[in-house]
Amino acid sequence: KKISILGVPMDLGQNRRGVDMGPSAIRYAGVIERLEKLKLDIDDLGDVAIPRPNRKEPQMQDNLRNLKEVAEGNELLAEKVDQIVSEGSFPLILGGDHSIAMGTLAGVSKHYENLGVIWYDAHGDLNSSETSPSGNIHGMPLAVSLGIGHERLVNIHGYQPKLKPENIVIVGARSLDEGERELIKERGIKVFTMHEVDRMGMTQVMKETVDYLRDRTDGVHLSLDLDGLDPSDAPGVGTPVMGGMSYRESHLAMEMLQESGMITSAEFVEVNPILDEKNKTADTAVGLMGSLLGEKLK
Ligand code: DIR
Ligand code: MN
Ligand code: MN
Ligand code: MN
Repeated sequence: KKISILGVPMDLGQNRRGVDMGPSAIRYAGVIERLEKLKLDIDDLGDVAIPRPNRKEPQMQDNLRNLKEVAEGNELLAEKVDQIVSEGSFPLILGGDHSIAMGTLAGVSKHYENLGVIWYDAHGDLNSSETSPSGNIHGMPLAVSLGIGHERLVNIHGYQPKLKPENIVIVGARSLDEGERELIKERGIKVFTMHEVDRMGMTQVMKETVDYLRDRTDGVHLSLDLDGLDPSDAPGVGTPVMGGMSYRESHLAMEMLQESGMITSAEFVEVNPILDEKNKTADTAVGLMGSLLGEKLK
């Protein structure tokens, strides 16, 4: 099996600098060496050329921070991801802030009738410019992929929507804005909040996630925001939220997804080495990638 690794040094979708160094931090943490041990054919394609605006202050337009550059960067990403999938390879995308999910999904979803998504995150990322408290586009990619949001964003890679609401499962949510809650209700999006993770345990949450997506989808993308994990295991993120999923729960989740055989693409986002403790968050990300792609103890 061929895995194509693509870095996306994007930090324009939010306001903490440094998350653009995520791909470097993850490579430094040994992602290539780790995955090569699994007898996978690893092809590191390097990084997407994300625009670097030459200005001191971010540009706000219709409550959307850096709209132009975020959209342009995601167009480039979508093109590359589309190519990777066309070649029959598995895209493994390294972020960068979570706004890059717009480009990843744009490139992947073209190839599927019913792409499923597992959104492993403390947040719903279901805001639009109308509901966003921050204007940060990294809080919007799931809504955008449903076709909700600024037309420049929903039309990335020339089509929309990329996802159907019934093909989404959010896991680990514990910080949802009012507009996000309304959208979840209105569209009937399946969510396992931290409350459910605590009550049911990760084994049951993942079992139900896999069962739910199995019949209705023809491919499943994993979008893993490192802030889905507890800040004690993943401190290097821009918007940490207490009470997240542990390192162990997350490994279990990855192992169960590997066993399911249903994951067809993945991205690991929001690794910010500037906010990290000795690259712990990148190390965590690499460990999770190992489990997702087949590392086993016996
Ligand atoms: C918040 C934070 N819901 C926003 N979102 C984050 O700004 O829209 N997503 N951090 O990962
Ligand atoms: Mn998040
Ligand atoms: Mn996110
Ligand atoms: Mn975030």
